[in-house]
Amino acid sequence: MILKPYLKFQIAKYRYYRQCTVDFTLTNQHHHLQQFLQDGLLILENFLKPSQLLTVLKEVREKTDLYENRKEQGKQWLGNYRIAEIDRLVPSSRSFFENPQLMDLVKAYMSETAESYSRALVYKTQPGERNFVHLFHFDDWKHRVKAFLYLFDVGPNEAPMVYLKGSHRSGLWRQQKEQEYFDYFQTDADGRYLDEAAASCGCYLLPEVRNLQQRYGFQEHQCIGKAGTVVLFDTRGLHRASVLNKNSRLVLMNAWKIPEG
Ligand SMILES: O=C(O)CCC(=O)C(=O)O
Ligand SMILES: [Fe+2]
Repeated sequence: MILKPYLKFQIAKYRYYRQCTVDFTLTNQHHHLQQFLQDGLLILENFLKPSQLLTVLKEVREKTDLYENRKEQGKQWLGNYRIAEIDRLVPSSRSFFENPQLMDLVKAYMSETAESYSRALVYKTQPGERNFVHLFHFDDWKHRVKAFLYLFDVGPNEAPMVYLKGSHRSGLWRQQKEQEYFDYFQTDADGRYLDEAAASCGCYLLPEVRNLQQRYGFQEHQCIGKAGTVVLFDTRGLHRASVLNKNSRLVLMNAWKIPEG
């Protein structure tokens, strides 16, 4: 009885991961790739020049309803206000979304076929709000990479993500939670969960996290950074949101996956 779902998952995983390869020839940023492979996290400061950043912010102000507090364009999602396909609405954001160095680095890390599948503006404005992403979690058993570009400074009070360096690598310790994810994380066409269990798939409670840190030495990194910083992370690594204490957090988010045939 128990063997069947286990085998089904192992086969799916084997098939899926056959497409993933690290290829140093696809990037000239070998040092960054090495660091990203080691930690699952890479922080790139001053990714955009101040003038590029100002252009993006100005266009965000002009083309979105963020500053008028109407918020009709976006969707509320887990404590965030989110506008999908922001690169269409705010073309200057392509200086981030279509940056060739970043694309090459992600392809070298995942696969030459990696493609960007979500380009959003994510705005956190609710101080004190918490939900499932405030627990340490991985996003998926599949290989996904996300990048946040900070449009405002993110200090300890502005909800910096916390990442456990090194926790992105495969290991027996994560097998059970990956299996649960495979079994229960299902959504309908509109992204609604089909099973109540889906929301907390991939989540770890703090005692479990402490234990993993002790056993494997995963170091916590609080992703603070100035406006213009990029935080690139492998979403298989354990990470959590932190509470917004004051101000707001405005980021552009790019996410990559490997197309499945
Ligand atoms: O907003 C954050 O700080 C992290 C949210 C998260 O878990 C994610 O984007 O995968
Ligand atoms: Fe996440």
